[in-house]
Amino acid sequence: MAKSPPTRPSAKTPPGNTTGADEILRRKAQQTEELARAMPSNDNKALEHGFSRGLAPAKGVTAQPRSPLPTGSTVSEMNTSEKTGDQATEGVNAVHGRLDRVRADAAGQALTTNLGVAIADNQNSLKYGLRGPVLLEDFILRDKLTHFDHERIPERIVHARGSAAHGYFECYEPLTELTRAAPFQSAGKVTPVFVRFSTVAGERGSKDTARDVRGFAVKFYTDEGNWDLVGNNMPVFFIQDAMKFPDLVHAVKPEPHHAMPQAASAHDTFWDFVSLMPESTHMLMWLMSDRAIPRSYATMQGFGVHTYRLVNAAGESVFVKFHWNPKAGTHSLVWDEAVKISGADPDYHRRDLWERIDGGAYPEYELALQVFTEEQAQQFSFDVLDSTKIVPEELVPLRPVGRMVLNRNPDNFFAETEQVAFCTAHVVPGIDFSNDPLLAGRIHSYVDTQISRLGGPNFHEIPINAPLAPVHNNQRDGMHRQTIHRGRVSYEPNSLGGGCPFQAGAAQGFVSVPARIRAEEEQGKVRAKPEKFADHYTQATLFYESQTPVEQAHIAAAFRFELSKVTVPAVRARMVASLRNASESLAQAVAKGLGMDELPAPLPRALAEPAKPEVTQSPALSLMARPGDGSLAGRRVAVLVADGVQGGAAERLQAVLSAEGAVAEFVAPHVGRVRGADGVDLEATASLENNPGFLFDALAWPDGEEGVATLAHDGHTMESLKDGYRHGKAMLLVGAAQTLLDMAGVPATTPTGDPDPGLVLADGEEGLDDFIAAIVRHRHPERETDPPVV
Ligand code: HDE
Repeated sequence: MAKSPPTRPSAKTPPGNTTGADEILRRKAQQTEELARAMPSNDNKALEHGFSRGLAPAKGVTAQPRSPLPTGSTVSEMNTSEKTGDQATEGVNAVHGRLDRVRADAAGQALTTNLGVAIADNQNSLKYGLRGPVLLEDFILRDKLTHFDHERIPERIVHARGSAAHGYFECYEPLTELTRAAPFQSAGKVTPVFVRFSTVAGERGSKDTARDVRGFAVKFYTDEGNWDLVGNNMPVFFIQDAMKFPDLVHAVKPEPHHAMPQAASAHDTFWDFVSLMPESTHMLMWLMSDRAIPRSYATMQGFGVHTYRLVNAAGESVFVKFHWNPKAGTHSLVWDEAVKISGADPDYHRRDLWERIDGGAYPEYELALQVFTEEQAQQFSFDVLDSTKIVPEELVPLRPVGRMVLNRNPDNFFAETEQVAFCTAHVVPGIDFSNDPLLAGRIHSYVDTQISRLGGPNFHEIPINAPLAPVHNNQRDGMHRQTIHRGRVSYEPNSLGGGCPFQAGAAQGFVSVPARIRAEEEQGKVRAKPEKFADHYTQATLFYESQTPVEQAHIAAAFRFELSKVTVPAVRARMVASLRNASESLAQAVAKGLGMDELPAPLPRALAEPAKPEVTQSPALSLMARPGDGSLAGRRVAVLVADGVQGGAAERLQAVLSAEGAVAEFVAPHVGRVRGADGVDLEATASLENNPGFLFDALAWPDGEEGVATLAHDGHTMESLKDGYRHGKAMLLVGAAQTLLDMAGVPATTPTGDPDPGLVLADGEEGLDDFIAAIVRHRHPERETDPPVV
């Protein structure tokens, strides 16, 4: 039907002028009748039947109304006001879209109540006389207190502690042969993202540096709706079926009788559970490795974990695994350092993310895909539907497809980071699921969890969750509904709304991959696992065997520490028995560390003879495989000074490190002015007390006898030297500062007597290049002994 210009009554028609109103109502009825007649039947009905039609649903039938009159809710909609604004813009849902429509700034504005009433006095409640009682009438006090009383929402049951940032994803080249997903359609295509990193076990206020898995959740605001890739910094998971998730989480969370320990897996119930669940062994290797104590969110990998599908415009699909690789390389803390940091700065990762972004050292990650076909997957020695298994890079190489840059901090933690709702169910055309039974549970769980966490089914309207793509459907009402839907049609099919919003059809809409399953005799409803899921140890062995000796030593030490906190000897023994199936040498090291005289018999295996693995070594699994781009961006260096330091040299040191991208801070016995022996004064932004040395990536002590003498009398200096040495950090000691080494009992060589490349002893300004090279290396583990000598 041809569209004619909207027929509107004059807004000037005086209220009560029934002649004008009658005419409009007559026109509305007439055009409604025309619209209904334009659809004498539901012509798509016959197309709803049959398998092949199901694969390519038809586009819905629509009719164009002659004017906005028949589809409106009321003919009075043209009576506009300051509040109602204008009539709806055709085809637009104004609730969804850019965030600037809801950002608030109070510059130059007076304080008001939530209803916009200016508040004359924000200091006193309303009292009957100066010393009299406060009056119930004080609606301003009550407005303020009532809102305050309800400021908290339930925290996430897992991943409660997190930090987030905005950024963008940029595609390198079109991937149209693989997928029709909007972010991958052309080279240089930019898609906005919001990314939240998190720990799993701790509560919202818990420390950042707990030994734990890190969440790595990315929300892509694509042209065709939101896609959430809700991953972790480890590519496998503890369990294989969603049925076990509540058990896992109950086991790792603080024990229910006394609510301890916070943000820690080192306790009885966790190890009781995992030692009875041998499929968790591979994940335990990752969790006991330094991956579980990252240096920064910018220096850890991310993984989609499950096998997903990519689907192209022709409906052809391949399997895919998603990997995020940090440009800054993979760097971690060491355990002793993580423990100390959690006391001095529980916000360590949150602060690091914020400061990197505000300082322009934007965290960057490359997205790489492992793409393989269903036929290839069938040949693998493991099952790609099993989330406790990786696809080794040596078997299916990584294909880099784009980069993600995080370049904007949120304006408001609650509105954005806390209220963001990631859901694995949020996929877009071009991305689809595999039959991974863990993923299936997640597709349900995330939407469900938001309903109680964010107070109802309209959480998608909260600005941070609202897509940039238009939203139109017939869902209505519910708690906190924002959208004001125009018209009376909220069902489909309809003729009274011209058939809108209409079914998109296969060309535009999301169509599930049919993923036909071969009819096999035994197939029917069943609660059981595929046979290959029973191989619980092959890839745990692969991971352990692929680590460098230092990493292996850290894994053994982590098992020792965690199990030493277990109070039930039988649980410890069971875990060691399980480890014997993954690595005899690891089991022995752990048993020794736990004072076990004899190794327990290996745990019975669920699968006596697992398939021969394709690879037995995967160097890519070592943290050392990704040293980074060699820049100092994001590294924090402490330049330790006191009155009497060589101020000029200290300033030049700071300037050189800053030019390399590091954040170099003067740290002194107190903050504020430090007097240089050469007349060059410095401004200390941190004190030895408020920023202990272990919070920095590297430490430098400039020359200056008097300054060094002052530092030598401060116990913090000795601790910084010892910690710096024990944690394998780069340290520079210039001139007189070298005397501090002996005082702290820190050796100038490695325990084997070799020169220590991380310890730079210099005169004047000569050692700078070596110091920078030592910082780039991040750690100098050749100093390590177990137990530590320093
Ligand atoms: Fe989650 N997970 N999960 N998870 N998960 C949640 O959703 C769940 C799993 C992950 O920054 C919850 O909004 C089930 C694997 C991240 O907001 C909840 C199962 C992976 C985040 C939930 C899993 C993850 C969550 C809690 C097993 C890595 C934080 C609050 C079937 C691939 C997202 C929420 C953010 C959060 C359920 C297992 C990653 C309860 C049922 C595997 C990064 O819905």
